[in-house]
Amino acid sequence: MFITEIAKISAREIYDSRGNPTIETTVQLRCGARGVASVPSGASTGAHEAWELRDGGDRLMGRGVLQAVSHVEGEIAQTLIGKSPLNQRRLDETLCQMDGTENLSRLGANAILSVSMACARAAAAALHLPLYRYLGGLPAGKLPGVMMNVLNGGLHAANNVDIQEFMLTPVSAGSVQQAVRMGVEVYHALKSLLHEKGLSISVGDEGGFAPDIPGDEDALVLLEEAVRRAGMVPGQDVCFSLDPAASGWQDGVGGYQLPKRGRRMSREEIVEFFTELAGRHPLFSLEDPLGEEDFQGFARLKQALPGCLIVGDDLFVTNQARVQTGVAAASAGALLVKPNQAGTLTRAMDAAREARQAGMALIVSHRSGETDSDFIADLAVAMGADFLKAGAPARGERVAKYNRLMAIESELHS
Ligand code: 2PG
Ligand code: MG
Repeated sequence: MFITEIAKISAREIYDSRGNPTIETTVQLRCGARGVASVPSGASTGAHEAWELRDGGDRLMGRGVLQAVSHVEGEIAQTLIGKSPLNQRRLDETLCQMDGTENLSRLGANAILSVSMACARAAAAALHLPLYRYLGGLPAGKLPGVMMNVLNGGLHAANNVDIQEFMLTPVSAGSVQQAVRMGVEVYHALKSLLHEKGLSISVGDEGGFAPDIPGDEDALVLLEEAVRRAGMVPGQDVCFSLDPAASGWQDGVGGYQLPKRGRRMSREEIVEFFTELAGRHPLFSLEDPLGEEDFQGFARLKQALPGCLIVGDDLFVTNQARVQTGVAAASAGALLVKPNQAGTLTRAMDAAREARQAGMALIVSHRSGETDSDFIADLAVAMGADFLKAGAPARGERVAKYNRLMAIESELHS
């Protein structure tokens, strides 16, 4: 018997930032250390993501997670009690083997990830290490920058904007603290600007504003004005990162139809549209600008826009094999890392390593349905990620991540 062995695993149904049920798991070790972890949930999900197990039926619009809870407290607890939480890879492999399916649909990737993360937290607590050090050792390079979503559209807002996310990327910041402050100042400048123009200041799922505007490009014009109003220079201090989430625009016959404005576009027109947009505005990155199977289209855009980071989210779904496909096709310059697309921490870290080895940048990301967990801030530091993408610099479940990243920075400096 080891004092760090797992003594008890319990789980419960809690609610996320959209009022949907999700799972929270607690892992208790014999030594008294414990780890608690909850799992977020997406709205614009990739077709190849690990499987989120929902109960179905009438209760909670079919979205309950009581089956996932019972899998954690039953089968998973029975297998893991008495085991060491200190070997994350072995633990995660055991979980995947128990499930037996590739997309973790039997026990549920939400059930499995909650255990994977709670074990990591418990192990870090047992060793008296901050989570980022337990997962990644002492950070060697720079801490991640931030991508802050300040204007929401697509599936995250009930406005007329088709591009899902307009993010600020403070490029002249010398620290996390400064980057977050710059994002906050632009966020507030944008709010006053929208208010003056008689546009709505209500917010979307990720805390960004969600006004109706004449065209999607007008959002960039507004953002540029907000950056200037906050005393900064667009393109010099703050650039913009877009997530069109274009998988949701596919019309099923090889083309695209923008769901809100109804505009039809061919693949070539999409490539041309973003190339022109990047010529007129300081675009730092473009995430999922084309459909989730279009590795070649991504590669074309990447070639056309050498100064803009092309990011794969739904394209890669934090999956090592899909990253390999993307590397072979030279599809993207960055991988978006979302642990719940992968289903275990080890799978997410394997996908990240694969991307890194191919020279790609890493962006660790939240989901649109979040909890107050700050796990991904530690994960971003542990992975040596280039950016943390966690929504607006407002709303508790979003700022929890930025606040944690700032706390890590202070801890490392002191
Ligand atoms: C995305 C995410 C997070 P969702 O597409 O990048 O912003 O959205 O969680 O809805 O997939
Ligand atoms: Mg995305």
